[in-house]
Formats: sequence, structure tokens, C-alpha cells
Amino acid sequence: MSGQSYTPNQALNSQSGRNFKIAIVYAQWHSSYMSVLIEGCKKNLVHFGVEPDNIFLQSVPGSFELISASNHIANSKSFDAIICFGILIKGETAHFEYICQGVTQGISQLNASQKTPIIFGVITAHNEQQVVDRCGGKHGHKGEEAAIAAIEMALLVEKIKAI
Ligand code: DLZ
Repeated sequence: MSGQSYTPNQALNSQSGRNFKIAIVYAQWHSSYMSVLIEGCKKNLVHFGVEPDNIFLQSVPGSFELISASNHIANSKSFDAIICFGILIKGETAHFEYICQGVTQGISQLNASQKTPIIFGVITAHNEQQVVDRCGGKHGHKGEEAAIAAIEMALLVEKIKAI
């Protein structure tokens, strides 16, 4: 692991997510890496107690559509957390910057306006190696980390509701 280390909440256990319904929404780009993120995420959700039947998987055309899809899913009020996965790899044009900025701002705004926590599992990479490094490589596994973030945030909401 590099300097950008992440220490998951040690208090989570195999029952932590047992009451939760989690939506995973993912972009249909860079599908071989995307499937690694999704598999790692599902594996960790189940490891921390989420029932496989309570994991809802939905694809969208591209990362930009993660915003609208997450908004609709949040409005349904059917889920305890939403995980967004996108992989953006810089190309020849400025399009990359616009999409990265749009997606980041869009998901941030949703997090501020919606009650359902929305986890930002979007990889913005300058090259393919940076994606590899974040799909179980030297910068961790962003799919597995997103699962933990979703459960932690769902637990936080549950805790606040109970106060
Ligand atoms: C257009 C585009 C480009 C150039 N690159 C990516 C990418 O690397 N990853 C991704 O998830 N989506 C990309 N897209 C598609 C946009 O996110 C969006 O789907 C389209 O602009 C249609 O709104």
C-alpha cells in the first residue's frame, strides 16, 4: 500500500450490514475493470452482512448518468446507501475534465440534498495503470472500500435516527 493509506472502521463485523439494502449504480465504460470493482464491492457487502438479495445492481451509459440515476434511486427511499461506480480515463480532449468535474459536483450536490448517503466510487485516472492500481493494486481496491463506506454511512444514518 502507498502513502494514501485507508484504515477501515475496525468496529464493523459480519452482522453490521444485515438490515441494509444497498444500490450499486455503475457506468458501462472500461467494463473489465468495472467488473473487478463491482465484484469486490459485492463480496465485501456480503462479508459485512448485507443479504445478496438486498443488493440492487443497475448500469447507466456513462459516468455522467450516475448523477441522475442516483437521484432517482435516492428519491425511491428504498435504499440505505447508494454506491456509484465510474471509471474515467483521460483522453485527447478536455471532455475528460468536464465529465470528471460534472460527476464530482453532481454527486456532491446529491449528497448534500438527499438523505440517502451516496458513495463516490468514481476513479478519475490519467492512464490505465492508475485504474489497475485502484482495482486491487498498490492503491487498494476501490470496490471493496466503497462497500465499507456504504455500510458505515448507513449505520451512521441509523444511529442518528435512533437518537
Ligand atoms: C463521453 C465519455 C468519455 C469520453 N469517456 C468516458 C469515460 O472514460 N468513462 C465514462 O464512464 N464515461 C465516459 N463518457 C461518457 C459520459 O460519461 C456520458 O455517458 C456521455 O457524455 C453521455 O451523457
